Formats: sequence, structure tokens, C-alpha cells
Amino acid sequence: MERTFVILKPDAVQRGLVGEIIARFERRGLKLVAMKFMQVSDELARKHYAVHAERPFFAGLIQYIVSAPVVALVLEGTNAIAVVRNTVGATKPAEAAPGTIRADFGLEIGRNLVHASDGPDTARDEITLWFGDDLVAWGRAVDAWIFE
Ligand code: IDP
Ligand code: MG
Repeated sequence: MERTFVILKPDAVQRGLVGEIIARFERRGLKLVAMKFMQVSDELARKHYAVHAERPFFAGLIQYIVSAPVVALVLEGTNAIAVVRNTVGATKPAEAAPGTIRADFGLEIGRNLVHASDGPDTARDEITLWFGDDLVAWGRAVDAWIFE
């Protein structure tokens, strides 16, 4: 069973898409194991996006992510990392496949609604950075109908 980290970015929250986006993950069968509504600090934003520190869009990216509250969550399920990336869609909404979140709700790369971990190492590091050990292990009655 795999875990991945997701942020509903400020544009998703401001546009009232929190429920719509989380519903897509829930319907897919993924299980919420952590979630919080929060204002991101400049320090946390810089740590989270440290890999992009030298990129020309870094300053704008930090400004965007701290500009208004976000929802941070951890999802668990079979192949959760790849499944969530595929559900979110390509980084540029114009190139995202129809039916993905970024294609259905976005137009621009700098307002692409959702962050999702891109591999096992980043998933582990991001979960620790945003939640520490504060995850909830729980069983769902429906698990046997989702996980073989
Ligand atoms: P990802 O979110 O699909 O993993 P990354 O390449 O890791 O994409 O970039 C992180 C975030 O930085 C993107 O989601 C987007 O918000 C922003 N970003 C990436 N490239 C650009 C760009 O060229 N212009 C503006 N923002 C960008
Ligand atoms: Mg990324």
C-alpha cells in the first residue's frame, strides 16, 4: 500500500473546488489518512519547492502558494503516487489529458490547482515535512471491494 502527498493550492480553495477535487480522489478508491486546512508559511513553501529554487518561476511559485490558504492531504492506496499524478494531469493544463483535474479546471501552469508527489522518495519526504507522524491509520468497510 502506497501513500502520496497532495496540496489543493490557493486557486483550488478560492474557486470553491475543494470538495470537487477531493471527491475525485475518494471515488477512485483512495483513502484519506491526513488532511489539514492551513496558511502556508514562506519557510515551508521554500522547503517544499526547494528543488525548484534556481528556476526563473521560483519567486512567483512561492508567492502563489503562500497567497491564500491551502488544503494539504495524504492519500493511501494501491499505486497511489502514479494514480494521483494521472488523476491530476500534466503540469501544463493545456497539455493535460481531458478528464484530469488540471484539464477540467485549469488553463495556466502557474494556476494549476493541485500539487502531487512525483515519486516514492518525494512522497515520503513531503509527508514528513507537512505532517510528521500525524497520520491516521484506519480501516474502511469497503476496503475489501477496492483492494484485492
Ligand atoms: P508538477 O506540479 O506537475 O510536479 P513541477 O515541474 O514540479 O510540476 O513544478 C512545480 C510547480 O511549479 C508546478 O505545478 C507549477 O505550479 C509551477 N511551475 C512549473 N513550471 C512553471 C513555469 O514554467 N511557469 C510558472 N510556474 C511553473
Ligand atoms: Mg513536482
